[in-house]
Amino acid sequence: MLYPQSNASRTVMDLSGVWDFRLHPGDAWQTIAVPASYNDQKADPAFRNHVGSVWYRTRVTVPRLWASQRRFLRFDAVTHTARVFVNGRLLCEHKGGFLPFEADVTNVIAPGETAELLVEVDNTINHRSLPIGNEGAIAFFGSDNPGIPSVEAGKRWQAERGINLPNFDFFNYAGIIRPVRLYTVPERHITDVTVTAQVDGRVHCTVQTAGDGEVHIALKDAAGNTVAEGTGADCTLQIAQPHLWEPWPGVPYLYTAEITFGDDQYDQTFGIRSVEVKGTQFLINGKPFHFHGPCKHEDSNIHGRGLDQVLNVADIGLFHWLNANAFRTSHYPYAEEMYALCDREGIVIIDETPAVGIGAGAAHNPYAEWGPELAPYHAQMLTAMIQRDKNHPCVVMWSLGNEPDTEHFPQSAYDYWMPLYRLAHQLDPQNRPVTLVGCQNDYTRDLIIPAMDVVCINRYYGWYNLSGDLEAAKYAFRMELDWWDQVGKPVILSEYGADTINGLHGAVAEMFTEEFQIDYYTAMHECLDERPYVIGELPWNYADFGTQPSPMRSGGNRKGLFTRDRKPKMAAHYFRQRWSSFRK
Ligand code: BDP
Repeated sequence: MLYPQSNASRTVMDLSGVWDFRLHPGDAWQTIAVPASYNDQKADPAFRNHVGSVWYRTRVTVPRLWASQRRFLRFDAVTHTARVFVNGRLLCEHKGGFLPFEADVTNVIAPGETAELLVEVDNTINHRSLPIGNEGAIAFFGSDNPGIPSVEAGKRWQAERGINLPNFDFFNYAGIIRPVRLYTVPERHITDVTVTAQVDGRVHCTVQTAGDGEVHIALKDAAGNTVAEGTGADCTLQIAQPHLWEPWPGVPYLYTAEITFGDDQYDQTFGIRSVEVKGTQFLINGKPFHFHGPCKHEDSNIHGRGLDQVLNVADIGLFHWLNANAFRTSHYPYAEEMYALCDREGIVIIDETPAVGIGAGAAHNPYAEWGPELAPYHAQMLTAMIQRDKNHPCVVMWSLGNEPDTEHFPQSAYDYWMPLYRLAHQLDPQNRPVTLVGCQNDYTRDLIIPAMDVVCINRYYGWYNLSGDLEAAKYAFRMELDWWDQVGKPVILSEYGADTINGLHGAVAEMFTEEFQIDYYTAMHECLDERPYVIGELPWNYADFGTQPSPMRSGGNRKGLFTRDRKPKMAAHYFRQRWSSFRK
């Protein structure tokens, strides 16, 4: 789905602002800002802890000037399920909180008309949604013992109360979290663009259109000069002496394909770079690439998971400060603006579906139970993500999901994930490598993680495992790394970290102190640095972030290198120093 664009042929009306909002149908309307999660906008537990539907309302006027254009209403992300009504009539429905959807409203709202837009937003998560939720669960993390003699009775009671606990470690922020826009296109218009570029300067463009006509493509360099031109909806052009898109600190050079079709125009940015896994190396433009940068969340004070461009620019600025070059969009596709920013800033992205919580720690076989319903939906989310992000040079790998249980029922895990792996390869016009992020488990039983193009493992030796004993942690981690060495694939440590309360210190480093966080990372790096097939380190997490309350969490997850308001902990300085020597 194309990102909305304002140009000589198209117009965008951004509907961001203060909308009407209510938690229940009979309530009085209150104010709420869009885009943002609603949870933290009022100091009210009813907002923070709401489970189920809420209602958003605004009014929208279609300018008469737009009479000759087709008009679409686009939602970039509504968490997790949306039903959109115009003047009381259902316009469209969408399930999947981190990917866009749109509807043609040309014949729904007339030019000059003011219409009421009502959006019912449901944050319910369950075993059929992504991410996964535990409806009626008793306790998040750790104890499943509510102190109620019958666990089943406790669960029924919680279910009746509408308790819905995430099967994942981030707050279930909800609402209209990304922009809502009305946009126009000419009657005959461009509906999709796919660009693939080779490092020798060959650029292949495929353009889909609504209506017939001739497609013209002009490739512009960064200064706006035309460097190649051609005609046809499926054509290959040649750029002489191409500038490559290089990850930071190289130059992330961007070209633009200026596509015209009748009265319509669309400008598609692209980069020329290659991505390839060869042996135990990950090559970008034929050169071994080392991924280093903390995993992120879309998370901040008050906004929750709402798009905040100031925050995004500041975060990527801090990535440069850290000498980082990559991150993983743990644990869902991020706002499209972030990818556009990383294209420009040269920060490499591992793009992850919202498949988190599938069978993490499940004592039963989640695949047999959930697979038939979940798998097609999962495939749909993967498809929508690749379709949305396929042209971004910053995206160099797809992640099918995070930390499923791949140990207890290894064959059924393989049968669930392998078709998704194949689908990703089949769908991606650039055929990027594909991975699945594995959790700490008995890796010797795992069938699916070793089958990925790159082995991504989340490990907490010294924190959740062998807690506080860093010598033992190194012993166990080295033992595991030796095992992966035999597999012969590139390995990324895709999460590792220690909760750290900023300002807590100790001359003798103990867990939760800033000193321990550094000792922990130093110990892990001793193990990583001796192994050339380890091609990446993605500490968990860039910044402290909001979670469900739990005895395991103190004001959220505190594994950030930065605090939630982006102040560096000592470990941020440590990484800045470490990664400065990785600059090439
Ligand atoms: C990993 C999860 C991540 C958690 C992290 C933690 O992938 O979402 O936040 O552990 O516990 O297992 O800090």
